Amino acid sequence: MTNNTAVKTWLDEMVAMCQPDEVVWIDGSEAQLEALRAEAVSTGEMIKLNQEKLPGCYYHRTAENDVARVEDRTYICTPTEIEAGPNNNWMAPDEMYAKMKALYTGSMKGRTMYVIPYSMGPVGSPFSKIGIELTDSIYVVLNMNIMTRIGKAVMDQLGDNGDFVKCLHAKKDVNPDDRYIVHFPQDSTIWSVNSAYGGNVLLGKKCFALRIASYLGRNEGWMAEHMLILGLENPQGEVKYIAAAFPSACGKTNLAMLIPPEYLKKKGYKVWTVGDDIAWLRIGPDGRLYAINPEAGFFGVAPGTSEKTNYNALQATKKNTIFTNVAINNDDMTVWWEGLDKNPPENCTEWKGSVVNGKTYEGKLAHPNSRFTAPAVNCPCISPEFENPQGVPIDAIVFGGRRAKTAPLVYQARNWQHGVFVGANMASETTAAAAGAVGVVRRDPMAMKPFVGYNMGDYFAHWLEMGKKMDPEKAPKIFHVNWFRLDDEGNFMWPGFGDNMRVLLWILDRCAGKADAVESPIGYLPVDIDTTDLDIDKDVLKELLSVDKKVWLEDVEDAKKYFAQYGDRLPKEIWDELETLETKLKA
Ligand code: OXD
Ligand code: MN
Repeated sequence: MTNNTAVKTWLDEMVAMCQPDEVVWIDGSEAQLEALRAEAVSTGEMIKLNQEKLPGCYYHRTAENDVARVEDRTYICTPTEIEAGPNNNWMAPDEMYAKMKALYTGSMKGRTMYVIPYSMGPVGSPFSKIGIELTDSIYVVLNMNIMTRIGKAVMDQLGDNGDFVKCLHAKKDVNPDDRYIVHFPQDSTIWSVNSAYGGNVLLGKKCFALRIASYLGRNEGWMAEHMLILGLENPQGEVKYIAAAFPSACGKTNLAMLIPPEYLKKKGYKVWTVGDDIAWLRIGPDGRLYAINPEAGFFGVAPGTSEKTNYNALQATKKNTIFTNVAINNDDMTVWWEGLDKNPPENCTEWKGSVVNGKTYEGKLAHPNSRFTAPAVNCPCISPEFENPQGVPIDAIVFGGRRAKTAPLVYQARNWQHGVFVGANMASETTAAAAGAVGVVRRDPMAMKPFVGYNMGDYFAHWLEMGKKMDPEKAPKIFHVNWFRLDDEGNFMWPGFGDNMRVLLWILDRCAGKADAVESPIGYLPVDIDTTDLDIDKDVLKELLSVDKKVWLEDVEDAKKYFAQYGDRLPKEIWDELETLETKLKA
């Protein structure tokens, strides 16, 4: 499919090492994809679901030990350790290449190697970047087809250019002791072995679109961020765009596809989804910040997704979707997960593969990190700008976390530098998206802790630099939100979901200079949030918008320890902002 010498040389080398029986180029044609689906069904790699109720939908189950991203086995192999920084596992490139080569050698004997050319971003957009993933998994091919733009059009776009990200994935025997997800930023290379779970093997996603792209972005003057992008349309038909960063499994997909509360819907407000997980941001010739979603699908967490919590995401999964590690209703070959409805199937195959009575089963029928891979075009509220090669202009950047006590519902940073500090100072209680304990507070700057492909201190400096390059009048305003505040009985104080729109409206009103705010030690707090039709006590709202200085001062102590690990790589501006925060809290 190509005469590109850089591609051919690299491919020859990888084939010689992995020794597949066959090499198959993925051209992106429906005929080829359909043949692969049939093959995956015949070998049991995938299960065909009810084609009347769920046309084009398939099911896949991963090994029990292979259900989430493995951050402790994810490496950034820069020439020196300091370039990777304290957030990343590091090994010298030579040593890691040698270790990985030993694992890859002969790993595809008896198997087929698929060559997937893919574009992150619309093919040919000035924001877009090309990758080629080699994999021995049909599941990966079919997921990449949903999550990215693949096939011949991408190779045509690449032409004889050597500028592509070289990705290699071998499933091997999914042995967790030899599982590695490795990035060589200087070589634009990603190597993954011994996993078949999405985040570890769909190499266009976290590995390329965040880790490698963040590195490229710093060198080339743009940003790759763990952010959703949504457009909010007002009754006059004007659409403003917001980019928002939350740690994994904190409701990014829900926020990106939000349905406004009834009274706002009646007035004519609408939300348009541009992206639910990743944003690539560039400064336009007019000095504004523009964003694209480099992905073409949603790799969403299934549990908790319902008609009520995320109607649009659920609709997106009704056709051409791959479900991973959810439960199967054996009576009609449809899928089920906790939180879908209150009606688990009686005749059920749970995610590990046992047939159980779902009504009486005590464990989880779907894995807490089970997923759907759904084409973005299925989403009823997909933005008309989704394919716009120039991206959409961003008015507000929103950071958020899952904090039971500390953070108020919303506040605004005083300026870009303060906003960068607010992002850098983010913390959240952990979820099931990554392996490890759930519910522990971890500091997660810009929701990028596991995704920055270089030293986090340098990453903060890059954020500060980007602010200086923008027209200060036109730069996005920066905010922080927390939908997860708990009362003393452990109940959520804010209804969340569609009602988060009320907070987004305050944010956009602030950007337009239309809403009042009061100064507080942490930034600007709303005077009021519109609670029309909402059954919420004024006292509760007051509490939601309050700042407990004692709790915040404790958090400052934790932040000091956290930031100290970056040593002299931490920009002075971040220390200054932390000091200012402390001073204001003590005043
Ligand atoms: C994801 C994650 O899958 O952040 O999006 O883990
Ligand atoms: Mn994510």
